[in-house]
Amino acid sequence: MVNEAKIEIDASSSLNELQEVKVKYLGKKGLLTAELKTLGSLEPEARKAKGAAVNMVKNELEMMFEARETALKDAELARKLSSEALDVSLPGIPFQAGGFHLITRIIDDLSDIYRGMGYAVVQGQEVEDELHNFDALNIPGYHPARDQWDTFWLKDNRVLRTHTSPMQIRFMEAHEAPFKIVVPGKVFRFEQTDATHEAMFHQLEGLVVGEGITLADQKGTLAEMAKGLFGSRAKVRFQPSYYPFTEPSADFAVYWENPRTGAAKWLELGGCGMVHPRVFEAVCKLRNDDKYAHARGFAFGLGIERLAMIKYGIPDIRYFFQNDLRVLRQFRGNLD
Ligand code: YSA
Repeated sequence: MVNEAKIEIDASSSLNELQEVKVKYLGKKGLLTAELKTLGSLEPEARKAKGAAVNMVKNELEMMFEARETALKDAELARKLSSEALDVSLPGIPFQAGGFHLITRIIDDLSDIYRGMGYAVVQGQEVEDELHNFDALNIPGYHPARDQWDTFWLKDNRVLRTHTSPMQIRFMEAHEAPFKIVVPGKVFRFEQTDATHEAMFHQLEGLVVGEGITLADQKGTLAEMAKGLFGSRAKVRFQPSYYPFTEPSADFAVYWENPRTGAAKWLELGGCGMVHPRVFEAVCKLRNDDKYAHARGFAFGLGIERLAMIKYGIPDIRYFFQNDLRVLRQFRGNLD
């Protein structure tokens, strides 16, 4: 019986098959159990001898079952491990990394430059009232400058802000001088779009109010910004201009050498000037106090898309907003 059982045990190729063989020999109705049952009918001497022999067979069979069970389990484990093995030398699946939009990156760069000069970076609201977008900035209803900044009016007479300058008023309404802020954000104009004009674009506004602030501080600040953006050889130039909310007013340009082409030229970036006393007057009215009655400060505003176009050689402002990945992907890595 031992030999037969051994052949069957060795031939079992799974734990289930092995279990069937075990039941066949050692189960309640198994062959060996049947042998044990016959012991009762034997004479004491013969029972003792056969009992010992059957028990030996039983022990032997149990050991063989146990050994085969261990072998089958090991084989099963080995199969599982090899099928689930992780080949760490295989190349990974490339991760589709995105990147910041060029405009976001320029805003971040500008914000970093200004933070480095001690400015706070604040956000304004995109839907404004007429008072903050125009009147308090010394642009009353009859003023021709309104035509320059005509925009999208909402039904309740609010307006999509035409520039970031309304934040000058809002910030002074809620904060005390001295302070230095820049305000990046979206602005909207009723424009015919072309290669250099969009109906939605971004500006960065700056406002510094404090004792003894002069136009020289403004020029130094803008020169620092130009160096941060275009390198240490960049220079700034002021040209007299007109803005209702500054007096005197200027447009400023940056002299920049393009590292790719070697060409150098003056590039108009935005407007600036000393804050007009009427702006401070309007703030006093809104605050209902005279804390800004004798204030002094400078302000500036620049167009971010135009700056990005110049710096990165992008010929058409509309490329920024068409979501054409062929354009955007070029600027995914390091910009400089
Ligand atoms: C001036 C003096 C200050 O003390 C403070 C701010 C300013 C700027 C003023 N608020 C303003 O909006 N001036 S601006 O109409 O000449 O626009 C500023 C810049 O925005 C422009 O120099 C240009 O770079 C950009 N810009 C204007 N219209 C645009 C545009 N960019 C894209 N599309 C348009 N449609």
